[in-house]
Amino acid sequence: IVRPFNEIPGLWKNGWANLYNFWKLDGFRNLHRLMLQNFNTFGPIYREKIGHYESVNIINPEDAAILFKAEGHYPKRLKVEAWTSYRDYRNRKYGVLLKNGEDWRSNRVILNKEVISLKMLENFVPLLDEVGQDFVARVHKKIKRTGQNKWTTDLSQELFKYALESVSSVLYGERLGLLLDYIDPEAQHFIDCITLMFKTTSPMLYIPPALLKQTGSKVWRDHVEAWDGIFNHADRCIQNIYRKLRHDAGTPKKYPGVLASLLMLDKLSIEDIKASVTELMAGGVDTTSITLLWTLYELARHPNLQEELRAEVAAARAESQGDLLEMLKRIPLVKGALKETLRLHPVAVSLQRYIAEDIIIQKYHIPAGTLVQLGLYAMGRDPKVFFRPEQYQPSRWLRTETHYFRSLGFGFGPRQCLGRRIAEAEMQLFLIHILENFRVEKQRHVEVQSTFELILLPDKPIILTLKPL
Ligand code: HEM
Ligand code: 2DC
Repeated sequence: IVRPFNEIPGLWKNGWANLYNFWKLDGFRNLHRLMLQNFNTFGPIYREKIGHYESVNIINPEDAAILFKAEGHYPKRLKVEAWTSYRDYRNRKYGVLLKNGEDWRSNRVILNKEVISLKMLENFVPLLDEVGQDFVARVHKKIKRTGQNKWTTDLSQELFKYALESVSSVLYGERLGLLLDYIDPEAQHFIDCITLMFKTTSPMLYIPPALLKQTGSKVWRDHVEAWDGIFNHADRCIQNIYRKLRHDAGTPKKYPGVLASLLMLDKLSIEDIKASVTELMAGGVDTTSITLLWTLYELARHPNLQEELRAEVAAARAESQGDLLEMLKRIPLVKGALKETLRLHPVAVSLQRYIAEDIIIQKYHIPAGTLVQLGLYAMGRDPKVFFRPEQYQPSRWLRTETHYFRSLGFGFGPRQCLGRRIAEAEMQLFLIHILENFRVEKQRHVEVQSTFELILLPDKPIILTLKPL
């Protein structure tokens, strides 16, 4: 028998009372832990309303499979109103991140070929490898300067620069030079704006931005300022390439980058290209850098594992004889480590879809149009889903046990992360270079947890020591 929608357990009757409690529990920064708690209280499905944000939440991989089978031809995520409101306010086009329906699909199909197809990896990898090498050179220089044959620091700012340099080199086919001694204040401002943009988004998930805008609240003003900074800098980068392209017409000898390829392809309007390239540039900084920071943290906590990974990389290097694409096929444990990082420290606390058809989950009927969320953070830590979930064990991803709807850090299906291939290659190459050059160590015993600022971030600085091998 199927139970009706209204019988799903949870707190969904008084959204504003729930918002008040959520706020009292510091829910804006604890969303991931509160979701975990709710699954403990209500079981594998619960319904919730906080402010005007209403959803049904699930945790099991088998239920995730049902959800994604019902996502329809035009999969739609939670509408992040703060982001659409900004674009409406400034009269800017939505890119692929925010588009929906046929407009999304037609743009995404074209972007897929240039951004996420496996074929593009051969273009991306040499560019990303060069950035990785520069990062290593920069660390060696820093180590020399300390005079202690090691460098102890909070790497997050360095990783932001690495990530921005990486994604820019792929998008624009040229280097920004962010890993040189000189700090480009514009790039630094861009990085700071992305952090501020994410941070100011989370309260607006629950309180409509229109309301905050009317009352002239500080979150809305900060949010606008952050996006203004992001768009201004991206516009300058895009203009720069556009001008060069008109100047030296003709077919280039080497790969010119995603932006130039899209412009030459001439299948999307310039405004559409600008909107999506801006999103790619902004989406490519905090995501990969924080995932790498968490990975280094885990490697520092597990020195034996670190040596195992180093051995795998050394063997892959020897066997592939300078062919990087080959090398990337021979590092399953490194890839397992990245999956393991995203299991315990996902960038996205949940995946969501407005379902296109009625479904039945845990014997409850859920009508079409409902926002259904898979609690990705909660699933990654559920002992019913992962054996000894608290343990960081990259090798679990090598074993033949079922991985069915368990590796979802980049989302799923046609609406999954567009930057996935770039992110994966960028992170794999980074780890290769670090493992080949440095030992990563941790100071004292400090437990670092996650805090929610739209994406999940470490709640305190992660201090690591890099020593040359
Ligand atoms: C969407 C995760 C890096 C650009 C997403 C989604 C997730 C995600 C979970 C939603 C997918 C879904 O709803 O099924 C990650 C993680 C990253 C990462 C874990 C790195 C560790 C990047 C990078 C870029 C990027 C480097 C840009 C180069 C995007 C874009 C979308 C997206 C544009 C929206 C796609 C669409 O709506 O069609 N990402 N991301 N991401 N990501 Fe990423
Ligand atoms: C945040 O409850 C928690 O990849 C909300 O590169 C539900 C939600 C909706 C959309 C998710 C967001 C969460 C986390 C950050 C994501 C975003 C979709 C894309 C974005 C997952 C889970 C991200 C980081 C993009 C950002 C692109 C950039 C231009 C803003």
